[in-house]
Amino acid sequence: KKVIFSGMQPSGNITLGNYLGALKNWTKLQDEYNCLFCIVDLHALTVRQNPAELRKRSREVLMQYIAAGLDPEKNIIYYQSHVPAHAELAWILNCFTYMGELNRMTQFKEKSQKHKDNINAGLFTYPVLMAADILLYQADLVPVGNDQSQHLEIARDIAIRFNNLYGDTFTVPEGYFPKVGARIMSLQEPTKKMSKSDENENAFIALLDSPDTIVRKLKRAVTDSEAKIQYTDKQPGIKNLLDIYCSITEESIEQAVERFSSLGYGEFKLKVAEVIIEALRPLQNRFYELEKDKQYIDGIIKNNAEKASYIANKTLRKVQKKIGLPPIV
Ligand code: AQP
Repeated sequence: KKVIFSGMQPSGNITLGNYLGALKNWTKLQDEYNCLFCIVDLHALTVRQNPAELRKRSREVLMQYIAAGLDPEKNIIYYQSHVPAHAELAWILNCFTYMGELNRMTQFKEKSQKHKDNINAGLFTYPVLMAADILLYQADLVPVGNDQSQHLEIARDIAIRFNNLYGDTFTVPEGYFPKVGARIMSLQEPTKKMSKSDENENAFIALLDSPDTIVRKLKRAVTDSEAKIQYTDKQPGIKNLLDIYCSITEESIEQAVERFSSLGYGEFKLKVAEVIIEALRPLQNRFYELEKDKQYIDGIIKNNAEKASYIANKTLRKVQKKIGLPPIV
């Protein structure tokens, strides 16, 4: 079976964007591939985090992975920080990555614009840690949104560079772009993507939002004054709501547009809220069940960290040997 690696940062509560763009698709891969689904907590440190909140949220993200349908027996679901090999390989790969390559990363440019008071070295070398995440497990495929394709490209370049210098060491990963899974936009600024770290809570739907909250956020979603339901870039708010609706129901955009064309925006928003609520209900029920079983979750955390470490350490040892670091005698 081919190996798939993917992850999410516990930098906020998982949003409907993360779910429709990533998590939901992951659940469809678990039978066909050997999957590792990581919670990349070291990556989340590139932005200042409140320790207590980070700890709580990290646990919630893991439970939401499982509640969304990822099987912790079939997949390796674990925290990046529990496998020190990620940070160790990242250091080594830093020495095989050029400043010029990292300077071109658009996410660095965007994030350093947003966090002007904290443009740290971790934010700059973020793609190198991501390369280490992927290469440690010899992943063949990496499911990523378009926003991450530049980072995947750098991981490939680093792998090829290393292989050329030291002989075959890393599998060169390919991107895996799912057929369905639109880019979901912010409900408040529909030309920006929906992000879990947005300070404005009305901009995103979190997977654990209650039905009332979902209705309220949908009612407040920014639209336009065209008063016409159509799928066009000129109406980014309505377009986004159609994308959300169709990503959930897997109905075609044309069909949805035709069915809703006679509705006012208010009624349409309620229809969208309804399908979101129904889609999230089973996930939320499972989440609240899992929350009661501390021991079960603790067991998963421990077992999966061990499974991941075993694979990661094999690659790390190989790399250390190739570059000439002395073995323990
Ligand atoms: N709006 C989105 N629509 C579709 N897919 C999305 N993803 C993120 N936002 C959307 C996908 O979700 C996965 C998780 O990515 P991440 O946690 O590593 O970080 P991110 O892409 O930076 O996600 P956020 O929510 O925007 O987090 P913050 O606010 O911390 O930066 C990825 O597969 C991504 O493509």
